[in-house]
Amino acid sequence: MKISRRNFFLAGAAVVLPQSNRAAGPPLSLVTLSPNPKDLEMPVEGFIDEITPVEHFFVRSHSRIPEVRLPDWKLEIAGLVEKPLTFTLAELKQFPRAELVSVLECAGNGRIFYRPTVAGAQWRFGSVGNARWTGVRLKDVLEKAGVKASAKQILMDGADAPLGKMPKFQRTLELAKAMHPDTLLAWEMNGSPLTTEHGFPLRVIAPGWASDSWVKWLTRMEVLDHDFEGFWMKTAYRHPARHVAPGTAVDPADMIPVTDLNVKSVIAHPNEWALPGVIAMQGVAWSNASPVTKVEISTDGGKTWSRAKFTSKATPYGFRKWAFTWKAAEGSHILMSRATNAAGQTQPLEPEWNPNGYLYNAAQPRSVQISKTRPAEPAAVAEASTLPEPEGYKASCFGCHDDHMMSQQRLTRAQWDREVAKMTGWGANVKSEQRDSLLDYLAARYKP
Ligand code: HEC
Ligand SMILES: Nc1nc2c(c(=O)[nH]1)N[C@H]1C(S)=C(S)[C@@H](COP(=O)(O)O)O[C@H]1N2
Ligand SMILES: [Mo]
Repeated sequence: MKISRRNFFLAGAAVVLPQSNRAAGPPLSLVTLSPNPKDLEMPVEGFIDEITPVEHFFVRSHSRIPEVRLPDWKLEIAGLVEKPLTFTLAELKQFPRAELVSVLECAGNGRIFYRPTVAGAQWRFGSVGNARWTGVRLKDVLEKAGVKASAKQILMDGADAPLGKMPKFQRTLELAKAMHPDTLLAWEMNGSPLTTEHGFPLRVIAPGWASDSWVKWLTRMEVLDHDFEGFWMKTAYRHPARHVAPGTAVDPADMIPVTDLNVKSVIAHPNEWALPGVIAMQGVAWSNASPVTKVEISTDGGKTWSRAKFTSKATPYGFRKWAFTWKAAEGSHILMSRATNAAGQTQPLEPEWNPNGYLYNAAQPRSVQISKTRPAEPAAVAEASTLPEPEGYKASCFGCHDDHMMSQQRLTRAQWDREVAKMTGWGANVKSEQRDSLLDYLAARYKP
């Protein structure tokens, strides 16, 4: 079942979670941030699993999900290679098989927590999962084609088509990452063929890196001797090269591409409410290629910290499960978890600012109510604004997606102005005499 954020609290509360072997329990409902383009988030209860079942795995797509038919599909290797090649899936399966477990995390995970607020998919904790990926080493495929000495980057293309005039989702990998033995082209996720949503028939696995580099529905790779200039490399998915104060606008030219994930952790249990007494807190932590070596827990909003125990092994790339016994007294408490990796990176208490909302990894405070009875569901929030829908709103803005894209945002008028300009550039038809009332409406309805 898919539910929208509005019903999330209700539906989430109804889920009964066994302490282990989550897969045997009732299926979790993914939260729909947008139905199409499809952006689905895993609720925090999903962090009980070391390996995330495919049914609980978040989905993120910039455009429509393509239905690839295997007989029509091939992978093309082009550009600066000795021999341009194409492969069917059966041909790729002739290479030595490679398999590993790795976290797949959207660079925008946690964007909703940035202050000031930023535009984009408003992920909380759950645009991340951990899976076993099976396929071939990208290096083996590239070596078969013979990469020329001038090679610098590998351009990756998927079968998804852009909407309107939006730039096609194209990404590049630096040669060193492409040739790394852990970088794969995978056709299996958790032992089954990739589902359509997750990239059938083939996707890139770039372990330790944010998932904007994990191109789905892969059809073509082109070896380049220069930096690719496309929108999703040059403008999107960048972060400031240096520390900047929150709210600072940074020129994309002064930013570097997002690559490595940050060390991070999430509390799976308890969530929102629990009975007083001894609580077996559980969750996971993850990092980049450097394994997680320490998780600390605070049950008093960060005043004091104690070490959690690990209940799974340290690995590069994967989730590491932790547990912590907490004697919880009645009342309201602020829980926090903070992970550290072998490289000495630790989750900060204050988030590092990113103008596009990427790579959030602050130790996020979570409020939990400890009481003998479950608190009443919060009453339905009254409509924030009764402004009438401006003329032309649906005609201008509902062609490629619905209101989910707008209603999840919390933006100032200036930010809405930039969003409408971006969408107009992508093909939204906004009549000049309707633009002001459209901005008034969006800024009044979906404000910080
Ligand atoms: C030509 C197709 C198209 C039209 C028309 C369109 N959008 Fe979008 N919009 C998109 C796509 C595609 C995305 C998802 C982008 C992504 O996932 O990166 C999107 C995402 C968004 C987002 C999320 C933030 C972001 O920048 O990704 C907002 C807000 C938004 N649109 C607002 C609007 C408004 C307001 C209008 C009407 C003025 C509109 N859109 C019209 C294609 C369109
Ligand atoms: N071809 C293609 N690949 C893509 C995307 C996309 O829109 N098109 N989205 C990327 C982003 S931003 C993320 S977070 C991951 C999401 O992978 P998932 O849907 O399997 O969880 O896919 C990446 N690969
Ligand atoms: Mo992403």
